[in-house]
Amino acid sequence: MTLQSTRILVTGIGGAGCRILDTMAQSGMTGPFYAAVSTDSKALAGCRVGTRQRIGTQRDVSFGTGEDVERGRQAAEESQADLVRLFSNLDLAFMVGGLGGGTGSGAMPVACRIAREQGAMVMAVVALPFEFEGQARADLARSALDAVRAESDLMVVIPNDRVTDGNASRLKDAFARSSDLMANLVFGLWRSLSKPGHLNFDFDDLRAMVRETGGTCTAGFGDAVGRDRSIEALNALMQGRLLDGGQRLQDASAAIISMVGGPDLSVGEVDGVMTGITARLPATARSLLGVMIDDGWRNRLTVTVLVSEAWGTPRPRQEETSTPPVAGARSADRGSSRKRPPKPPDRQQKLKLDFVEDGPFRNAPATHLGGQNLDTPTYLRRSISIRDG
Ligand SMILES: Nc1nc2c(ncn2[C@@H]2O[C@H](COP(=O)(O)OP(=O)(O)OP(=O)(O)O)[C@@H](O)[C@H]2O)c(=O)[nH]1
Ligand SMILES: [Mg+2]
Repeated sequence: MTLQSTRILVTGIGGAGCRILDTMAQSGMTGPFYAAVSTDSKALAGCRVGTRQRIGTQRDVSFGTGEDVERGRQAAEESQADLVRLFSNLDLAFMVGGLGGGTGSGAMPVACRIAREQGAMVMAVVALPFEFEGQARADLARSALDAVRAESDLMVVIPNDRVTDGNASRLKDAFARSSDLMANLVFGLWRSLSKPGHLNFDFDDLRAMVRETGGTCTAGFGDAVGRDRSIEALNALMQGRLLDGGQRLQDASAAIISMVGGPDLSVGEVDGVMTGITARLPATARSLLGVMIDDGWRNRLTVTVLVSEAWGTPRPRQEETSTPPVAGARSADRGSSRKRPPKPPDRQQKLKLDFVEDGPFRNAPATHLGGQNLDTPTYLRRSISIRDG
């Protein structure tokens, strides 16, 4: 099922959430519906998106909560009616923000709960504070993480520390890098789920994945331009601290791999990247692949990977949880999509791919690993189901 973009909302909560949304809206990531939510009217004013929702009734929180999680939570509860309106008629709600302050940490779990009560699947994408922000913020973020996890279907955790190259990064650049990563991640997922592409996973695949995994993920990111873009993007992804130099892949139970390339992207490049990633996953791990072709990405390749955390435990499906929906909130349309019969086992379809022999792997000798010929397309070797959109 490809989602209508009108039924997906990207919500930024708190100061970091508003800044990340502003980054997205101002850097050409047009298409998603954006809503900024904060206690802080200044942060809202600086976020140039279509919908801005101030939460809380107290006048003295117009500059944020000052790291008061309880006030953040209360503000969201006080504005419950506004949030119900905001999150009604959605299939999927992305919640983006930083944990460690009062608004994001306090309001995000409430917003997630309300969105789920309205029938939406909730994907939370959260940043954790830098170590230099201190132990108090780290502790606060940890408890908020548990609260968000309890109220969301899938949570992607980006520890800010892991996005930087260590002490060399300037503070401003460090936040910007983390925000960019989160923006690209959310936009990549939005595109895969709302726009039919050449190779796509859809909402049903994502929901199956969420059910099978613990619902908590970390992410990796690689981006490169030029002739060797696929090799360099893969290297950047593997060497990045977010995936612990690829270590996180070895412990994963599932991975969602999104690539964005230009019309010049070749099958060899897609396969080279897929092979590089899936060769490091355990044999039992499930993978979803989405490839988007964008005219603006000529000569460029962006790879984003969501990797499930091995320590997560499968959570009950949303239909099985005890939280009742808000009366009258669930549309007939949405209700019927929730009651779909279980999907039959995935079977690989015939893909309409043109094989173009112009990639960087053209003259490369066959690569063997663990008795397998890695030049055989990964989706065939590992029986991964990918759809021709
Ligand atoms: N990635 C990223 N993280 C940020 C950014 N700004 C802040 N953070 C992180 O998010 C955490 C929460 O900060 P804010 O979002 O400003 O706090 P808030 O939710 O508005 O909370 P209060 O201002 O206390 O009400 C911080 O501890 C930072 O680690 C940003 O621009 N990008
Ligand atoms: Mg703030």
